[in-house]
Amino acid sequence: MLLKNWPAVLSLSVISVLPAAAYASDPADLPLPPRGFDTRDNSIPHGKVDVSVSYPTRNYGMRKVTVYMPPGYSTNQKYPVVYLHHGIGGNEVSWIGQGSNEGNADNIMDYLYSKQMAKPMIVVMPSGKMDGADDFARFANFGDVLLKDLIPWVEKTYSAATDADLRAISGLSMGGGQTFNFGFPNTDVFHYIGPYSAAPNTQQPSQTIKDVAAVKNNVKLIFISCGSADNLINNSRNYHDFLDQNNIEHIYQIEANEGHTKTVWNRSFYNFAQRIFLEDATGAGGAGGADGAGGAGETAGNGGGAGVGSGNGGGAGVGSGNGGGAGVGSGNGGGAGVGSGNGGGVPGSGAVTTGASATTGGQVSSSASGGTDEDTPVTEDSGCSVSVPGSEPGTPPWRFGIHLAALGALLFSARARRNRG
Ligand code: FER
Repeated sequence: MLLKNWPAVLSLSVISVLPAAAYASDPADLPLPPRGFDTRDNSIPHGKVDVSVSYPTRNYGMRKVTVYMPPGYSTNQKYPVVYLHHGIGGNEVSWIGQGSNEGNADNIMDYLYSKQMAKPMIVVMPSGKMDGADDFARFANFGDVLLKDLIPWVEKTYSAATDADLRAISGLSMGGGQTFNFGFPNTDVFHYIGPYSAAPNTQQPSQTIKDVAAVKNNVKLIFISCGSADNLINNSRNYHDFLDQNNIEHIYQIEANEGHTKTVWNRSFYNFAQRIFLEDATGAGGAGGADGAGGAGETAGNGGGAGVGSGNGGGAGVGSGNGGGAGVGSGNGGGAGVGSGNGGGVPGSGAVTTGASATTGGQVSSSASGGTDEDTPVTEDSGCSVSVPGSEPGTPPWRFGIHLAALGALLFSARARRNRG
């Protein structure tokens, strides 16, 4: 019996929404975004944008930043934050506005929310060029400002989360170089790293990745993109190769026949934004066990997570998190579901007849200190229990997002296992 209450139609929609999460050696080949994804649509809600506001720096006086808040932004909740960087001729408005020559992050976020395809997040678009002898120095000098001035200011000024699981760094060209250069040495600060069309300011991977294990352990998503016809592509390919050589999972998205263009940057932000922050409170599913093999899905997050496993030979799902977790397992040969969390964990059920094996390197948290009824499981008659911790009553769309993420992860895991085998 295969999770019979999870309609097959849902998994089909997953394939179309979150395909080909990415592996070593293969460009991800994500499909083109739908028409209109980056243009202003007056029929959908728009986020609020604070355009070119000033914040203080220790060494460069007041500097400018643009901040996009999602529709429905409320100080009653803390939002994850993506720091999004511009290119060589850009500034804090290069990623917004219909006339922008670099990207349309505001329109793209509006679009994603209208389709319930992204987690509510704040998008911070700083002017990322400080003072310095040349452009390399000016862009490099922003690193210290980002870490010591801008992030603290954002977290004080906006309703922003302060956990690295809820911080992403991204950017195009010189900003793509900044993303590599500031992201990889600071995996305790940024858990999602998305450089697009990275420029020659990109440092060598051997310089930025001194600790491969830290990258593997900390970073939840690395998304590298570039146009196939961009003559700067070596900066991206170089990292792709290094990550492959070190078995660090990542998405390597090549936009066919595209050069160093806004088309690439908009598509890239669209692809990146819908894949970040899926592993926290209201996000992410674990991966499932494969037919016959048994397997484990795991996820962890501050708000909890959901794990789904199924397989004829047995499967395991594991979810854990501070807010609670849920696990679902089912399989003809036996399945196991495990949930744990500080705020309440929900064990999945299902007899384990073949044993559950954790093959993905995830760990099962056993620190269920609350463990009671913060999360009410929806009991299915198959004996599986499912709950979605962290979902507030007012945010039902996230249930869908979780299912998408969980099932996406299932595909991801199955494919990874196949590739490794
Ligand atoms: C270069 C090619 C491209 C370079 C910078 C860029 C400083 C950056 C392009 C961009 O940010 O769009 O040789 O050297």
